[in-house]
Formats: sequence, structure tokens, C-alpha cells
Amino acid sequence: MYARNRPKNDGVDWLIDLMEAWVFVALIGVYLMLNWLKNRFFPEEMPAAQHTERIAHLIKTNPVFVVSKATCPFCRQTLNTLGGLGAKPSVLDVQQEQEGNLLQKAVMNMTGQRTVPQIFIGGKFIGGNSELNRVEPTKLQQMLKEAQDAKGEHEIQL
Ligand SMILES: N[C@@H](CCC(=O)N[C@@H](CS)C(=O)NCC(=O)O)C(=O)O
Repeated sequence: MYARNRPKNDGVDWLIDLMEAWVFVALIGVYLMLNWLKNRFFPEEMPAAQHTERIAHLIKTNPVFVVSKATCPFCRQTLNTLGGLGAKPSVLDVQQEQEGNLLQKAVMNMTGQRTVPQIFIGGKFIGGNSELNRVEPTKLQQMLKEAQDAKGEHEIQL
């Protein structure tokens, strides 16, 4: 390693190479150990079946369902857009929930989207606020009407 930058034939090339390799191995070892300690003493909380079931139930039984946070401007925009079209979304504010963090993770596991809002119309996952804004207003209105007319148990489409 780096042999071209060093005076040639100093007789300790192999020793320096060996030490460099060991430093590298030791750094990987330290990284793995710290990672293990973190997982051992601060394990990441995972959503349980009950969180996923609650979310699935809310998606299925509400014509329009939004996972939201009161402090999120995108969520406010989404609720304004939907409200402006006459929809009455059911809102799950994960900041108001005792296990909101886990509920948010449960939704995330279902949709693959990390952010809020998460919007469902007629059991179908629309996306976030940006995706909602991309739906043509007449199409959106039609989707909302169909979802409202169908009410009750929607088939979940993610
Ligand atoms: N492109 C997304 C942006 C949404 C976004 O960035 N939301 C923020 C809150 S305002 C978020 O979810 N941050 C992570 C979190 O709060 O867990 C959308 O239009 O919905």
C-alpha cells in the first residue's frame, strides 16, 4: 500500500502494510461493537400487529383517511384541499397518540412512505400532499364521490 510514495526498499514496507491493514480491521471492529451496544441498550421500537391492524381498519372503514401531524404544513394543505372539495377526511394525528411513533412506523411499513401526510381514498393509497396535488381536480372529485358512495369496508389497495 502507498509503496510508490515511500522511499523504496526501506525494509519495513511489509510491516507498515500490515499495520495499515490492522488499523482498518480495528476500525470496522469498533464500528460493529458500537452498533451492537446501541441495539442492545437502545433497541429500536417496532410496531406490533395491533398497530398495523388499527391502521388497516381505519383505511378500510373510512372513505377518506389521512395520517397527519398537527405541526405539519403539508398535512394542513392536504386537509384544506380535501375539505375544499367537500370531503370530510378521518384524520389520525400521530402526535396526539400515545403510540403515535409506532403507528407512523406501521403506516410506513405498509406504504413504504416515511413522511406525513399519508392519504387514502376509498382504501387506495394516494401518497403525500405532492401526489394529491398532482391528481387532476375533476378526477379527485370523482374519486372522493365514489369513495363516499361506497362507504364502509374498502378493499385496501397500497
Ligand atoms: N413530499 C411530501 C413532504 C411531506 C413532509 O416532508 N412531511 C414532513 C412533516 S411536514 C415529515 O413527514 N417529516 C418526517 C416526520 O415528521 O416524521 C408531501 O408532499 O407529502
